[in-house]
Amino acid sequence: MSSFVDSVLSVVCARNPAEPEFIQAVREVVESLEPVVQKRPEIARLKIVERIVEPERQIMFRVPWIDDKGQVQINRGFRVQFNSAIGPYKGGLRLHPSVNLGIIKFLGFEQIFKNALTTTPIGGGKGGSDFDPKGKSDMEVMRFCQAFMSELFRHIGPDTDVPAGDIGVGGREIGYMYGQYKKLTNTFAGVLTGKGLTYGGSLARTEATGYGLVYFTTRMLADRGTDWNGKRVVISGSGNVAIYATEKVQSLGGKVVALSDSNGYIVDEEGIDLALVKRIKEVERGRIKDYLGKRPKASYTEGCGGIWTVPCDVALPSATQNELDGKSAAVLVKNRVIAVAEGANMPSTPEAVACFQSSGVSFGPAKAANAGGVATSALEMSQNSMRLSWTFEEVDVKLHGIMDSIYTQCKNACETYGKPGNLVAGANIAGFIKVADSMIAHGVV
Ligand code: NDP
Ligand code: 2IT
Repeated sequence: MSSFVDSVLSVVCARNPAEPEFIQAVREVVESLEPVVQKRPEIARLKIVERIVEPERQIMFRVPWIDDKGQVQINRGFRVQFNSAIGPYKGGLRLHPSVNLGIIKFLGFEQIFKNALTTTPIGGGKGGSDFDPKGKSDMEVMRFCQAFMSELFRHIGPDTDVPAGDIGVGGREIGYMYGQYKKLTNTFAGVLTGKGLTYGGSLARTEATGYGLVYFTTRMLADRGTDWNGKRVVISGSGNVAIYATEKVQSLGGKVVALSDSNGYIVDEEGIDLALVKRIKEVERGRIKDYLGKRPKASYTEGCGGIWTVPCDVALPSATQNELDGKSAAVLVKNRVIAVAEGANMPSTPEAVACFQSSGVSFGPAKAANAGGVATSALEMSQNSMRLSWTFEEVDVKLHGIMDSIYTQCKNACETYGKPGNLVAGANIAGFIKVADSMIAHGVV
């Protein structure tokens, strides 16, 4: 390890001892930045990297709410406002029992560079709670969302911090949170994205992360002289990102053969019946196992990690962090995968990334490949500011252009800094430079 990487990481490890995911995310970025720091001495002199790894503000709060049995429940809420150098804090809210400060910090840190790559003016932030939406009634989800917003509202605003969805937060939860924000502040403002279409949401935001992931992967495939036609594709998860990635892959001639949830995975050799998955997941809020009820020829295997043993040309991990480890990566490589692009945030462990990169697999890192969601959130903010709405096609064309631009930025940056073809380094460097230049311009603040 170089002395630069070593000195930054030793402080980060000492300061954040119980946050392995945050340290993992920081390590990857800081290692990529070595050639930038060598070329631009002012970055070390002004301690830009040391500043960027420290959140501008971290908010933790109590969220008390009452369940259907009349019992008081207490969860913990988080909002980490990581970096506002290029725009208001922007990033999703995650509701999952695994949420803790370290998880939210890793996500907020990644968001800084992702948001910079989108070409739109948004800073980095993330939030959420350890509330588990599984098995909760609609009224319980509503009471939780209201209680959560009863504290969050004082920290956010359309020009300050604009949250959105992530795991466990979709249109329903955004609606309840928006209602509470409006009641508490008496303002109708674009303070959340992923809103419903009747009250300021953008067309194509629901589809954006999955579609954007596929647009990005299309460029990776094109660089190998190929396209989606006839490709076997495995996608983990069966939530927002996985569903709309599947939709776009299918429309471009690929065949998605497997999807999962946290309990297990399905394989359908005839190609996934997406209308059925949407019904199970979006309408019935059921489990992926329910797919077998209507497609008896498909198979279901308990345990989600085994999905990577299903042979495929393209893998799109789209469930959660560290879901694809070195061993799974080796199996994918043995089964001749040619491209892996991350729909989830940091789904591949460092060992998995190293395995793909050393095996000639095209690898698209999360902060570039899944940036279409937040990019379209920024387009929602633009429409809210103008008090106008664009058509689905207008938003989709802009999203496609943004994903193309992100790919080009990553490819150019890794070439310029002596790591051709390494899109991990390219994404980290290109995202960092935009934020760093803004931080330098703003002085020591
Ligand atoms: P959803 O809540 O809609 O779906 C999440 C999916 O991942 C579900 O199938 C869920 O299964 C599965 N999953 C969640 N946690 C785990 C776990 N610990 N182990 C195994 N499977 C798990 O979330 P999204 O689709 O929105 O998010 C998926 C990923 O994409 C996340 O990493 C998120 O940060 C990232 N992302 C999302 C964006 C967005 O716009 N929504 C934008 C960019 C990235 P189960 O139902 O069993 O929990
Ligand atoms: O990880 C992500 O980029 C998101 N969950 C989307 C954030 C957003 O503000 O749309």
